[in-house]
Amino acid sequence: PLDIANVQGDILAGLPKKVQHYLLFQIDDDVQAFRQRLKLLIPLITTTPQVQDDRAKIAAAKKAATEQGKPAPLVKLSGINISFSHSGLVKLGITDDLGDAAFAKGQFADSATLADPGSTDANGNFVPNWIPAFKNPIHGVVLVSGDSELTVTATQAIVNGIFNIGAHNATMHEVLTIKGQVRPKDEKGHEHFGFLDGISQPAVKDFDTKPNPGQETVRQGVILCGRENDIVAGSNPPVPVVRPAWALDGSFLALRYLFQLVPEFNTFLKDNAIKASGLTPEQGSELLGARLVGRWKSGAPIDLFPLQDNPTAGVDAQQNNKFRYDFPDDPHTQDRCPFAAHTRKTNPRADLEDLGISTENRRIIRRGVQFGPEVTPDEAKSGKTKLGRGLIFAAYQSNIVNGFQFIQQSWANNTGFPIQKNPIVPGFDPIIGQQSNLAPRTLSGTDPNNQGANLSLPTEWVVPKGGEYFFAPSIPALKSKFAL
Ligand code: N7H
Repeated sequence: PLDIANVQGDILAGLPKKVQHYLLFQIDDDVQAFRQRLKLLIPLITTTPQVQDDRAKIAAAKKAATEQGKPAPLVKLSGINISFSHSGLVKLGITDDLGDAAFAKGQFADSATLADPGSTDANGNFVPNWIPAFKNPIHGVVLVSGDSELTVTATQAIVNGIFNIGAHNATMHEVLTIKGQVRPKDEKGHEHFGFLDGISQPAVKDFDTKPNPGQETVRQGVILCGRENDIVAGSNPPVPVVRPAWALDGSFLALRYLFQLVPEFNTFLKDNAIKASGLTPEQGSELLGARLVGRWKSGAPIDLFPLQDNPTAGVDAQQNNKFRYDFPDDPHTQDRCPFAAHTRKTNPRADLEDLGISTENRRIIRRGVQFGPEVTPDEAKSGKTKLGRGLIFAAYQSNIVNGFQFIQQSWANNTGFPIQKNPIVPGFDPIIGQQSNLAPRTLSGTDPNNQGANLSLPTEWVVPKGGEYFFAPSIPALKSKFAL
């Protein structure tokens, strides 16, 4: 059986965070020195039971404060996790085949498959429009999380000290540190377009033992390598993946540095507000936004609340996941939720399950965080983004080809998905669906009164500027295979 103390804390439990730094690093040439230093880091790595304790502390402090009529206090805590890319493993001389083609290729080479915007260079190679830091090898990432910038900076200083970063005897150096933080006040938990995020996650069997209504349970091998139902991509009947023994209880991390054009998104919603009797222009914009995402900004799913928001249900875990896009009329019409809405594209529920196609091995656990400042009055007024902001997308799965890569390539970017909706062509996922050449995108079904109509979208609102695939080893693997 699974010993959760072996699993790095971010995977199954999620490092608690107001602030999170992703230190992207390269290992320096004295690999043995790096390995020795890594040994000192291992006791500081936050494991799953430690995250559970931290979460219990936060909950207890909140409860005590509520009883005294006080606002929830800030509980000081921090967390550390570490993951390695394929080029990082090569640098360390670890040559075992981990059994994931996307990981082995690396995300830079995979960017054409993902249809990241880019162009072909003189040698005929595809080059995505990424920032330079991600065009060079990144060997790994250290995640540092905590309750505040101060705690995270202090914790990062400890990490820097362990690896002698910046000193003459450095064992690694920073390629880039991406700094994320949860948005302020009422926007806490909401991503930059304004929608509540982190609602729908798969429950993991024998770990999340009390799933919420509508929350599907996946076998452990969908998230953790080497566990039940960790299967070869596309195998049917399912074939277990052959991986080195040390891969057990590790997980692959797909990291994406995604910028969001928020003023442009808002202008589009304003200019294309859904017109229906009884709707003000503002309500028409809100409704359009909800139909692009699949949820209202409050989190309330439009499959349950198609025409009017329900903020209470939005934050209520007993209600906000209890839907399958299977209302009697819904599998073949999109009056409640467009087929191509972001949440429906990325987890189609009954659209596939009712065809006898399981989605279990397509599920991922999302642990991202926002980065960048709030929209300034000047940006809001001009409708133009001037400051960089967006989502550090981070998702765990036992198999990137089955999980993140498949969702992006075969669902979000595939205009014919969900399948069997003839004569309707669903179109692009309006949030993340993309094409390398930035050709025009459309989706259908945004107008509840005219489902067959297509809506033309701006070429992109979410702009990928980098990313990499990593492997988050188990604690025993870090000790036996990585450290010295
Ligand atoms: Fe998405 N958004 O604000 O529009 N996402 N996402 N995502 N996403 C979800 O249900 C968003 C991205 C998934 O189980 C919600 O938890 C933005 C990528 C999946 O019903 C919102 C970006 C991929 C789900 C957003 C972005 C996914 C999901 C609703 C980029 C994978 C769960 C909250 C900047 C390739 C679906 C919730 C389910 C939900 C947004 C990226 C996947 C609001 C802005 C790259 C699987």
